[in-house]
Amino acid sequence: MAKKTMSGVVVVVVLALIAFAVFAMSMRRSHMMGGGGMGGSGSQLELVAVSADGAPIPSSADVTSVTGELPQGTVAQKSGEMIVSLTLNPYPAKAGAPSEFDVKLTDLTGKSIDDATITLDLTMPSMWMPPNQPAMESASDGKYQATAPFTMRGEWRIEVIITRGGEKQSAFFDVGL
Ligand SMILES: [Cu+2]
Repeated sequence: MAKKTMSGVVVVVVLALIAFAVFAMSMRRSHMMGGGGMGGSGSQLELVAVSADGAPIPSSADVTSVTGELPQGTVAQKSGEMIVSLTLNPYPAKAGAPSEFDVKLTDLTGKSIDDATITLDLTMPSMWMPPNQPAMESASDGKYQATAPFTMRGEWRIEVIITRGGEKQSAFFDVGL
């Protein structure tokens, strides 16, 4: 009798957990409604450094020895002979409102790089979006800044396109909002 009650309780708890998981997933995916994209990719909220194909790049000693510990909303990666740090402000970013993008560019020893030209390319991996490619303004100390909106919720890819001495290279970052 007690055993039966226990298994009944377990079944109810498991069903409740499943229902909650399904509900949570549907909330996360609701931004995809009407998107008609390839879909499927799990949306992540945190800003992360990724490769060109979206694979996360874990933080390495190369990078952290130059940048130190980074605050929330800032992520850095090594790109060629540079360290590229990206800060989103506000963080978490909001859809439809202007977002400030701050890039800090240094060499591998932490020396500021001021002579680059940087543009951003904001895309969504799961669907075609109208071009959203703000140019960054350069300040001193290797700092570059642009303001642009994320035009909808969902998972975004931020390509930081760096041109320096006639050479072009990109660093990629993903963020979900
Ligand atoms: Cu979209």
